[in-house]
Amino acid sequence: MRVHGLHSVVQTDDGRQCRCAVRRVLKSLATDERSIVATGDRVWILPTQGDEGVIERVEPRHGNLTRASRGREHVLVANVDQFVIVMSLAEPALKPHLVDRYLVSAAQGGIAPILCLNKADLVDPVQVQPLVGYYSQLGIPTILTSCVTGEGIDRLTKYLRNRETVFAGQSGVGKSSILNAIQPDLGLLVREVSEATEKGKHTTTTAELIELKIGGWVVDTPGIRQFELWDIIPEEIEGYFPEFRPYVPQCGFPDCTHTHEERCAIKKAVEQRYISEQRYVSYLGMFTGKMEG
Ligand SMILES: Nc1nc2c(ncn2[C@@H]2O[C@H](COP(=O)(O)OP(=O)(O)O)[C@@H](O)[C@H]2O)c(=O)[nH]1
Ligand SMILES: [Mg+2]
Ligand SMILES: [Zn+2]
Repeated sequence: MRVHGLHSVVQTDDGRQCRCAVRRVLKSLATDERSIVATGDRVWILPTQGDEGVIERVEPRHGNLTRASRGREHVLVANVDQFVIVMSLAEPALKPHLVDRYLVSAAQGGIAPILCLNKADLVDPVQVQPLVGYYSQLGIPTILTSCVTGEGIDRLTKYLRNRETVFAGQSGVGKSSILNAIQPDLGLLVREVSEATEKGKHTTTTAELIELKIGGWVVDTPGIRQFELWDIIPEEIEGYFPEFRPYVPQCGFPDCTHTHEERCAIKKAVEQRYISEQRYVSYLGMFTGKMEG
């Protein structure tokens, strides 16, 4: 059976709902054990009374989206195939370093990334072409969308059919609007950008599974304000930057970290514009652990 969210909780494979004591169990657990049950988990239920039950066992997970939360791992969603990274091209402005951080998370969790650049109606397409080209060359499907003109929605929809997809991105980028455009009867709440990004506003932190009529499931994660990588060793980060690979063996030192070293082939490739400077800055931010959202 599948955990659908942390309130409605578990739905059996024949579509019945079982209200389990997950919420209560979670609350009574120490915060470092909060990821014991996450949205998307497959669990074994021991029925108790009526439509109530107790979770007996959680199956091993694959395809997880996790983040660090107060120094601990927080599984946002488990058992998904792909990750739609939603960014807006304007209002709020695109944050390329956040894209790169999400890409590393996707790779870490074993989820295929798709980059969705929304609010295409607000920018000049010529200006975003280099960015689209760069990510496409890295093998990441990159789709320009607009909920105003409908551009890109069909293309994105094709990627979702019969797959399990998590949507993530900052508040206000248009995640709920895109899902509503894909399936209008979802009626997800859409908020003004100013309202969505208002600091200190209470936002729910649980993700929920939504079944699509075309087949497949999506998870609309709530806005994640801080997105810190979980459990990543600085020396492993270069492995998540595929375009670095051909240059690494040419660095002067075999253990070059591509930060301060002399004769660094990565830095040279950045100077010669074979590697994007923006991506290199993302790498440095992740390597040193100092990355602005
Ligand atoms: N111009 C424009 N505005 C959009 C687009 N998509 C969403 N919005 C607006 O952006 C705001 C936030 O949208 P919402 O779907 O709530 O974002 P979420 O927080 O990521 O779920 C709303 O005012 C939407 O009307 C788009 O493609 N173009
Ligand atoms: Mg939303
Ligand atoms: Zn180097």
